Amino acid sequence: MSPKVLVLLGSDSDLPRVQGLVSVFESLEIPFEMSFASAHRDPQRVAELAQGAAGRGIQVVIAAAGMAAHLAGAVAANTGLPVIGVPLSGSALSGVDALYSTVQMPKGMPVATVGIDRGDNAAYLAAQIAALSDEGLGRRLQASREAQREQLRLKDRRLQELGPAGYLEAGQ
Ligand code: RP5
Repeated sequence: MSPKVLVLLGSDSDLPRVQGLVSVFESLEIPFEMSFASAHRDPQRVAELAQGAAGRGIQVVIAAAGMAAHLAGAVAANTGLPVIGVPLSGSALSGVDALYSTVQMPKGMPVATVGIDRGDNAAYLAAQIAALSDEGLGRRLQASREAQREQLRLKDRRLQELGPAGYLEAGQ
């Protein structure tokens, strides 16, 4: 199956912070491509990857970067595909710098920005977009939501049985 999602990371130092994204793609069986590509250190490569994405069958681009994070905006400037930005922590400003840099795009050039270090939610959002043209993926997404709901209901039943103090004492 050809990849539907392109994931760009501003640096190899970002890789540990997007493990949640990788897990979600694996659990939903979504093929993806991942590259290191910096808007500041190699803007030409970023432009090439973004410009070529649609022609290769990519449906969504996820761009994750920290600090003065211009990667998602640079990708959006170079493709008409939906772009999801993931601001990453790790800086002296704990990712607030990356959040502001990623989310505040000018009119007409949107970046759908998820929370700081929320690569997992970027993957879910990309999956929802890809599911618009993939019924099987839509079913897997629905099953994952049902599993979350069931887990919470199980936890609630336990809370009703044990009470708050007993629940905490028993652990997860
Ligand atoms: C950003 O600068 C990267 O996305 C990374 O979060 C941060 C630091 O990069 P390195 O200096 O570790 O390569 O562009």
